[in-house]
Amino acid sequence: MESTRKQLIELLNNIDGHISGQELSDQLGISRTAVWKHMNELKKDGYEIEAVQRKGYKILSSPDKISENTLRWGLDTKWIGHELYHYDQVESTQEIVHQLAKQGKPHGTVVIADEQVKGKGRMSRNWDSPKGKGIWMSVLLRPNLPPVQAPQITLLAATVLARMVAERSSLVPQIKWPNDLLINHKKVSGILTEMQAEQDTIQYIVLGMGMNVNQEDREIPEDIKYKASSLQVESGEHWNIQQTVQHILRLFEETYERFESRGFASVKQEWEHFGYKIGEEVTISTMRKTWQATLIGIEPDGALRARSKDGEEEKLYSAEIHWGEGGYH
Ligand code: BTX
Repeated sequence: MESTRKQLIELLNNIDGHISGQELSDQLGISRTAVWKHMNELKKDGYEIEAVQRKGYKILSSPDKISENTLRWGLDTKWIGHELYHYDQVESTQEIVHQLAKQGKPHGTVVIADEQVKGKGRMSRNWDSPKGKGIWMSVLLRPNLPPVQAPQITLLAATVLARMVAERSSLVPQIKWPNDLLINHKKVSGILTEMQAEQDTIQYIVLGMGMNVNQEDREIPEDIKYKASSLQVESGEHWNIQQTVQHILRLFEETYERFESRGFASVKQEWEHFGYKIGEEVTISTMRKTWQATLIGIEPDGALRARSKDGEEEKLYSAEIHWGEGGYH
């Protein structure tokens, strides 16, 4: 049943014009009545379908409201999202994935919610996650890596989000070290990586990705407006959340597999391609000093490499960077 529906959606999506009931019935090996029933089910799930006499059916728009079913349909991944849980409202998708990890759920399990009432940022900060406006999603990963390499997964995730935005729009995404996604200097996405590790092995990672998608300007909280934005505000267009999530999952799987087979170099290169102010001069402060430096790139351990005016290079792990024009910290 579910696979027929999946094939039906694929057929409808792959055709430019209309496709007749007869053709659908032939291709799917089901009766025309069954095709008609499936169409009604799709409409109930929020698909807008046009039926024209003698021409057939055409999908006008896919549902905006995501569900486990709509997210699974057409998701042609090998392992990510095969276990997928969608909730209308949660405190935080991170906590749910931690529980699922302890129950032994597999690598690639995804939890996504329409709304988070206690969305978490890094260092116990809050992450605003309004209903139906963004992607609030956590992925369970069981990488075969030593804990010191965990930051590479965060950097990888940032490149995936940046590439998704670049592939779906003409926006220019940039990654601000370590893992904020900026568009026009404003944060549209944040990543929170939590790790459960034992001595020298990672037990699991909960990778949380938050992305502001369809908030309108007035829906961005006043106190963060100067530094936060959404894909809709920046592009002037409404984004289909279901397709955007699927795009992220596909790219994530592909990038992760490349990372597994070829190592960190390809992630590093892509990160630096999107890197915010890489090659530019910024002011850096640590406990000891404040100095001007040019940002060069990232290191395999997640550090940021900077070169001071006298040519000395330094690896930064937790420095305060004054990003200058348009930036914030
Ligand atoms: P962060 O600590 O870098 O960012 C949090 C800071 O960003 C806040 O202190 C606030 O100033 C600002 N902020 C809060 N909400 C937003 C927002 N929606 N857009 C832009 N700026 C904001 C980044 O932490 C990591 C965020 C991860 C969120 C995901 S969502 C799925 C998963 N579940 C969960 O609870 N967290 C992760």
